[in-house]
Amino acid sequence: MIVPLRPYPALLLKRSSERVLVVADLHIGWEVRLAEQGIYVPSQTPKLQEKMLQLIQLCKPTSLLFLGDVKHAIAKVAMEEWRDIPNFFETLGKKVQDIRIILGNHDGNLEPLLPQNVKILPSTGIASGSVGLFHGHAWPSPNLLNCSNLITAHVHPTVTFRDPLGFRITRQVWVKAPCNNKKLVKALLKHLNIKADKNPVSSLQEHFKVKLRASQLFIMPSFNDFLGGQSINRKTLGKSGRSRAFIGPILRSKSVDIDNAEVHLLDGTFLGTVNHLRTLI
Ligand SMILES: [Mn+2]
Repeated sequence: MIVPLRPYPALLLKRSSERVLVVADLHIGWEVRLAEQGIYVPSQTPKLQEKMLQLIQLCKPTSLLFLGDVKHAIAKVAMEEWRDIPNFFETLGKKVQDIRIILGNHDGNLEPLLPQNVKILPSTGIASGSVGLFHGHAWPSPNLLNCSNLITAHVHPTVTFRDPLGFRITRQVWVKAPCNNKKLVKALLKHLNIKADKNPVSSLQEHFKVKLRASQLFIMPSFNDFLGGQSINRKTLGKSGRSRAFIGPILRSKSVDIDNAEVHLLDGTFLGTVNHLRTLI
C-alpha cells in the first residue's frame, strides 16, 4: 500500500510488517552552489534532518529509502558535503538501522560519505512487491515493469498559476499519471537494443521473464523545498515553437500520459488534470 504522508513530500510503503519511508531529491549542499554565485544561504541540512526525524517519529518506519539525488554536486564532493552528509546519515541511523539509497544523477562519489549501514542500490531501481522505484534520470530495469505502480522523482514537479494581477504562484505537487504500458515496453526494449517484433509484451516476457503490469506512474515532489522544479502544467511548446520536453527518458518516451495525469498539492488537495491546469498558467 502506498500512503502519501500529507503534508510532507514523503510516502510510506506498507507491506505486511514492513514500513518503508520514501523521500527523494534532498540535494544536500545545494546552497554551496549559490554561495559560489555570491548568495549566502545557511546550510539547509539541519532543516532536512529535522523534517526526517519528525517523519520517523510520526510513521515509525522499519527502513528508509532515498529515491536519488541525496547530494547536489554531481561528480565532485563540496567541502560542506564532507561534513553534512555523514552527520545526516549518522543521526538518522540512530533511529532507523536499515537505510537504502537508489542512486540519482547527482550522487557521484556519494559512497565514501556514508556510514557502513547505508546500502547503495543501482539507478535502475528496485521492485518492492507491486511497487517499482527508480530515480528517473535513467531507464528502470525491465523487471520493474512487473510492478503495477511505478514511483519516480528527478523532476521536482511543481504547478504554476498566474492570477489576474499577474502574480505567479508556484507550489510543489504530486503527480499520478496513467501509463501506456505497451509504448513503455517498446521504448525500453529499444533502449536495451532488443528487437521487439510485433508484440513487445511477449518479447519482454521472453527476454526477461517479466509479465507486464505497470499501469501508473507517481512522480514525487522533492524533499528539499528550497529547490527549483519543473512546472508540470507549462505549455509544451516554447516561444520558438520548439517542443520543451520533460526531463528523463521515461517522460520523454511519451509512454506516460502526462496530459491526463492527476495533480495533488502536498496537503492532498486535488487540483485537476495537467491538461486542465495548462489553461491557468
Ligand atoms: Mn535527479
